[in-house]
Amino acid sequence: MKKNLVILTGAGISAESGIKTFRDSNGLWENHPIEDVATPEAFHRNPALVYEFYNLRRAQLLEENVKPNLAHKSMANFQKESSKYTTHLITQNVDNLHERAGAKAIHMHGELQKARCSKTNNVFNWQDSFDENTNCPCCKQTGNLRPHIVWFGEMPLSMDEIYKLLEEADIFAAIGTSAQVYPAAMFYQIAKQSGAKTVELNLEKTGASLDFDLSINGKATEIVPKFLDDLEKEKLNFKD
Ligand code: BV8
Repeated sequence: MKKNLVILTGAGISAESGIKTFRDSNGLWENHPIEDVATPEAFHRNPALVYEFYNLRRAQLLEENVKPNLAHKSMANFQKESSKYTTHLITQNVDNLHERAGAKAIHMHGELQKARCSKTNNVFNWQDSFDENTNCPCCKQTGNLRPHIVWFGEMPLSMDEIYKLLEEADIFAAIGTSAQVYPAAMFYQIAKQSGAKTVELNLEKTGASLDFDLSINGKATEIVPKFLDDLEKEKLNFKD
């Protein structure tokens, strides 16, 4: 019987692929605090600014030099090949690099390459730019399409499925996240209460590091492949 590994990734996993993390940009985009752009209020107040914020980030995913890195690839391979673990991958990221590496991931904060009809909630794959003048494929009128992104103050996606995975986790690993955004930042506590061993892999210590059974610091492309190899070979030493 395979054990359950639940991984939560954050912006740090895509940093070495050239996608800016929220902290690197000091939580700013073009001098706008992200909380002032990634909210329903911002979208209502200034839709053009918010469409632009997501159109620029969506366009970045099509750039030649933006591709999955060794951390994305090692997780995808582990998910497919491990003989000891069933791996469930939850990501806070809205980029498509886990999928391009060959992994299956639950996008709890939505996806850049998807648009949603505000009237019907239909979700469409979307690689190009769109805005309030773009015709909605389902209602055949303009003004209804919004980014399929969970903004601050909105309910994250797939929470029921996520809570169930956390309760059944044997190992929970938080990778490349500053543990500052909720409810993702408290997932390790839920897993721990269900008896899981918890590991944090991050470039630097976070406010939650001391609560984890194991905390590994370094660049994701270096520490993630080694962590997964050590896990498969049962060479990890957790705090008792
Ligand atoms: C919710 C999509 C109810 C957008 C994102 C007041 C009013 C309203 C809400 C709140 C409030 N106060 C608090 C809240 C809750 C709020 C929240 O947490 N706010 C924060 C600011 C305090 N949360 C919400 O509103 C959420 N909804 O609460 O609904 C609810 C409650 C309970 C249960 C259910 C529902 C919705 C939050 C979702 C917001 N949307 N993304 C977009 O992308 O544009 S969050 C966004 O920021 C990202 O998706 C990501 O999740 C987050 C940034 O976090 P990280 O991924 O950790 O990235 P960060 O840059 O911070 O850290 C990167 C880390 O990587 C660093 O530690 C760095 O050291 C490391 N690193 C860097 N390079 C490397 C590396 N590591 C390894 N290798 C490297 N090379």
